[in-house]
Amino acid sequence: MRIAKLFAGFAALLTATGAHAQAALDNLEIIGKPNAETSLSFQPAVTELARDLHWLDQFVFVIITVITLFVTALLLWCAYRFNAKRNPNAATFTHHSTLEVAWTMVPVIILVIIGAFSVPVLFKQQRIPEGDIVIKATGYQWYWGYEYVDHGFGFDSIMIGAGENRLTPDVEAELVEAGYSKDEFLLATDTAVVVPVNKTIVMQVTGADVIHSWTIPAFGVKQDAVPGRLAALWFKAEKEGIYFGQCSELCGQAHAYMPITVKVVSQEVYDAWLEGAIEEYAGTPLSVQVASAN
Ligand SMILES: [Cu+2]
Repeated sequence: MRIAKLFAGFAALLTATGAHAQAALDNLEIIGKPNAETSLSFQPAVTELARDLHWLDQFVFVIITVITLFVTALLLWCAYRFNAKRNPNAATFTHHSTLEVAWTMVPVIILVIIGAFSVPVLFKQQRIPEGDIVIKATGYQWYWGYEYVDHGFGFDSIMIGAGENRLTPDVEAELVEAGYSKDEFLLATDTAVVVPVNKTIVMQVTGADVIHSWTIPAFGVKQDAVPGRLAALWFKAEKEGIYFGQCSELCGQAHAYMPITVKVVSQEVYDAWLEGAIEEYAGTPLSVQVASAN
């Protein structure tokens, strides 16, 4: 009797933990999504990579603004100063060495400066660190499949409303049931990639049929998924929340209907989710991994 009670209590505790984790997953703030009000700017940056990209964008924007203003002013001044009325006798010289060296060297210097700042950003993206968690994303026509390779399980992630491909009342109800609203149509998927906050995630990316591309704008990552090749990207998300992306390589008829959903959660919620996912998708039980690691 006592043992039965103990078991019941233990089971209740497990369910409560699971329910708590599920509630935490459902109540995440939606951060990484296109926003009509701020559509001129980027989605908020939640990784160092994304912050670097935003900074680089601002930096290049300043340079191109200065160049555009300079060229426009030069054009206006030439039109004013050298028109036929003000300048009836046009000059006849054909070369000006100093000027030619200047208009070659100045752009070279500008490009070298841009390169000096952009190449390190590119290298930071492309040097894949040791991941705390390794996930493999496979692009299919037209959905994404994910494998948590360390734990031997995987699942497919399909757009909510994929059968309809338009926002019907049924699709809206499905979205609401999954914790989204109609605004997340074309972005929300039935299952999501779940990762812990502040951990290095290595995402291996490949395609099963044609080329797709995996991206989360708020993370500053994008990688083509090429059949027969295993590419990789990495990110370390610093804020809990929901982040959306969309397949970014034209891959056929339903290319617009294979979005990406990533949920960034606390380590505790991730652990609880992982335990549930291992059970649900028949992954390698955690205790077996501990035993085989020894
Ligand atoms: Cu696609």
